[in-house]
Amino acid sequence: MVDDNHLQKAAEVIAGSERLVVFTGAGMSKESGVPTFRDALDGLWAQFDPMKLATPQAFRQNPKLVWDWYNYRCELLADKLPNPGHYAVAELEDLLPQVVVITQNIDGFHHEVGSTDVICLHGDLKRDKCFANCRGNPTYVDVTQLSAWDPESGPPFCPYCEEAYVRPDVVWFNESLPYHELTRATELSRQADVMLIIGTSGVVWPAAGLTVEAKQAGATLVEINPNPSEITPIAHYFLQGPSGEIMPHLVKRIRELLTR
Ligand code: BV8
Repeated sequence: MVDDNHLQKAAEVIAGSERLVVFTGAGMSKESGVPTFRDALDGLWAQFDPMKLATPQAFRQNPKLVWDWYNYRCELLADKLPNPGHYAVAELEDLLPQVVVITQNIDGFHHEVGSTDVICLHGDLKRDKCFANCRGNPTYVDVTQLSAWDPESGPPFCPYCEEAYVRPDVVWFNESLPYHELTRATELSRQADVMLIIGTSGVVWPAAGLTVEAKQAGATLVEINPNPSEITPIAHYFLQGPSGEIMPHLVKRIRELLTR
């Protein structure tokens, strides 16, 4: 368990925050049984490098392979549930004046547990769209409504333009992040007085850059991760351990401080 003194100091800092940003990565969902982006996926997919599959080039080259990979990840997610760490993040909203969650995750768990202000920087695994965004960005497509489409055949064609494939509504490598989400996330990171950073290696940009924005704007950075990350060197507090364990203890301390 993390050093008690560290936990208490971090709780005091967060309890005093007026504008808290919670920045999360795949480690947030690890205790839900969702493999992190760098975990080697098992079975059929172990032979593939996510960095090479999560790109528009890979999809253009082999639409069925990439489409099936995302289907596989959707199936993996189907019986997974948010963990105590997600619920603890949502509970912060009852205790603090302003809490915004900025996530790199595409599993939808923060919404599922009731967090009311969540910015999804990298999209949503359960949503699909037209590759060409033929009716504006984004042009969502509900593939469950495509009666003539055989799911075994790979991605369907967009029902609107009938030219481009339907693709997962996630941000691939070498693709820009959604403009409004990234703009708001950057503004909030610059205005934050505290940033709570949970379960991210800090390797993927420009998302990881939000921690630098917050630090440069004077925010106190509190990091939760079982391992040191690219962000640890700039964090003021590093609570080393799994977020599903640490977050409930941290929020209990914060609640005690605020309801004395
Ligand atoms: C772009 C959706 C511009 C898809 C994802 C600057 C510097 C270097 C490189 C770049 C740069 N700017 C851009 C780049 C290139 C690239 C990039 O960052 N490359 C890196 C890898 C070197 N970035 C991009 O391409 C971005 N786009 O810049 O566009 C542009 C525009 C037009 C033309 C050209 C360029 C787009 C990046 C978005 C990619 N999409 N996801 C999908 O999921 O399939 S990123 C993917 O990685 C996931 O979203 C994941 O969340 C994310 C980051 O990883 P983490 O969340 O941190 O997960 P990770 O596995 O790395 O780490 C898990 C952590 O959890 C670990 O620290 C571990 O210790 C911890 N942990 C484990 N257990 C627990 C735990 N923590 C807590 N509790 C536990 N129990």
